[in-house]
Amino acid sequence: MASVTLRYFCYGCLVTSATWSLLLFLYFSLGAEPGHGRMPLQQHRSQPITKGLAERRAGRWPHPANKGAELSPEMGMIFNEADQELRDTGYHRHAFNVLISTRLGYHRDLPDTRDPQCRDKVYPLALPSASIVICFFNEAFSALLRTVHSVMDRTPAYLLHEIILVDDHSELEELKGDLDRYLKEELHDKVKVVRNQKREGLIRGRMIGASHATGEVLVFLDSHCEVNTDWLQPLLTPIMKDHHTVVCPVIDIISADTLTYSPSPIVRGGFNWGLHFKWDPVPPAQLNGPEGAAGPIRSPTMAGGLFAMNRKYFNELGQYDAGMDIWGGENLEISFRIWMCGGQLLIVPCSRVGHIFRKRRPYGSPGGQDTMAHNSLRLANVWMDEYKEQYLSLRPELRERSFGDVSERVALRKRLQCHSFKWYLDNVYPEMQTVANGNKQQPVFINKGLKRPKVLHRGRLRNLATGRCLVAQGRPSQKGGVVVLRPCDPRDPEQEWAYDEEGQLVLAGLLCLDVSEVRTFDPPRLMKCHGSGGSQQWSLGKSNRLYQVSVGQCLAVAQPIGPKGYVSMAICDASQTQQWQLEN
Ligand code: UD2
Ligand code: MN
Repeated sequence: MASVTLRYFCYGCLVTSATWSLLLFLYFSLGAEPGHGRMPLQQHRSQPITKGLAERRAGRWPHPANKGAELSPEMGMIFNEADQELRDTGYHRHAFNVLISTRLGYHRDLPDTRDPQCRDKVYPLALPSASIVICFFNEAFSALLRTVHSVMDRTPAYLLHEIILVDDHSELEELKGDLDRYLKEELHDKVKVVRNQKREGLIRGRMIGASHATGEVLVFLDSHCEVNTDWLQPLLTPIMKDHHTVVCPVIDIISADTLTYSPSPIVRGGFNWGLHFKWDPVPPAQLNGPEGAAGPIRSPTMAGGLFAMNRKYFNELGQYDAGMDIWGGENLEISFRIWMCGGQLLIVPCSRVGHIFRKRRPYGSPGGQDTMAHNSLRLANVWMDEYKEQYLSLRPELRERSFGDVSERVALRKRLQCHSFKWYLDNVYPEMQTVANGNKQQPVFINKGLKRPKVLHRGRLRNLATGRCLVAQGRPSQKGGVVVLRPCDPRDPEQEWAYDEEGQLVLAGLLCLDVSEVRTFDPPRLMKCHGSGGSQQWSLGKSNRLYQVSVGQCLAVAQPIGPKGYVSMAICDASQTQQWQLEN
């Protein structure tokens, strides 16, 4: 697990195929109950409301594969210009595959990724009610609606007090009129929208959402999540027992390229002195409790987006720092505050919520500032005592940077009589201090393969139209090099491809065949294998086509076929120019 990694908390996160297959195996062999716990379908299954909407959003799908929990790899296949446009603008605006998201629609079954022990757990009936708060800025309509419907489909009605959507001054038209119409005509009164008059950012956005909430417990979600089977009861139970307990679900991974839902390993939250969140392995002692892998885990920090907290306690504890802007840092701030001021933060493995992990943030801040640095400076100055030096010594350029007035937050800390940051480190996150000068503990990268994937086939890749083989134009070790067709030579090791269970095509044991997610008209190139699917995931089916799952196209000989042997991505068809044989 330690070999797996993830940069900014989960950019490009994947789980190893081994874990995935094991969980899928468990899922299918033990029998999942996807519809369990749903509210009456009539009330909540919704059709797009107008024909125009239906055509734009649903296309000719749902795909027949959208039954059961597993997606067909061809879910993102491009058939025409409209598909191409939806996919490309989707990546540009949202940094995930909006074509697939649209085709999935607003409801889908998910694999039950919980530890089998979780299925037998019994939760108290009289749990506190929940207000779900979801802030969004320019979210993809389908992802937002799938978030909302997943909550409605998988939450017992008596626990769902309301869903509050906070529109953070989005610019996209569909998030205004269409969303209002959809809410009015298709959704229950329990779903409300609050619209910010200007862009506030997710931190003040959540405070605004919380101020409208009237349920006993606040549950925050990002606007591109899908909650899984019986997700809410395990979050509410520990809060009911002790209202100073704040809880997070395990954040499962929804691939930004394929929208596949896969389980995350059980990890806990940490951070480094650059004040970046990271995932850490759970200390084995914590997994040895009576409930084993299904028991709650104490977590030094939270990832930020998905957690539940008693509403009164949220207010008592000082909500968030309203001087923080747009994105970043608030997750560490609230984590430190919870622990230092008498609460505790737990991750509850029996609650699973999927989140689309993107490789980049598709939006900036209105003034173009680095809000993460601004927010981190504020939290370091309020909460970290002498340890703020650790941060500043890594970011000396921030020493002179102003971060606004923090006097109210300092007063809050005093009023709540919070412990020192040293107390927090000693008692909650001793791992941070095990090595002088910082935490050398290897982070866990939840979205990357944990082991080397198994090779399924090896050989030369022969194109049937030309009889030629796919090779590197230059050296096969050259990163960024393109591939071309040359006469096949069975003795040449530089013509050997390995096709593995992750769908990677590795040339000469060196580099992976990769496509650009944003410039789909670029030819594929050889890149370092990243082990997180998407741009390096190919499916080689019975049709002999090499289908690229995130681009939705097939590898073809470039037209017109010329002596240089160029290849390109093209809309899939049955012609020989798109047929490949992996032969020894
Ligand atoms: C992670 C958290 C996110 C937040 C962030 C640090 C998870 C799964 N996600 O980043 O919740 O804690 O770290 O700040 O733990 N949004 C607005 N207004 C804005 C910008 C964003 O409403 O100005 C919304 C956005 O539409 C989304 C949510 O805030 O629903 C979080 O933004 P993100 O998904 O870009 O953040 P993420 O998941 O990269
Ligand atoms: Mn997010």
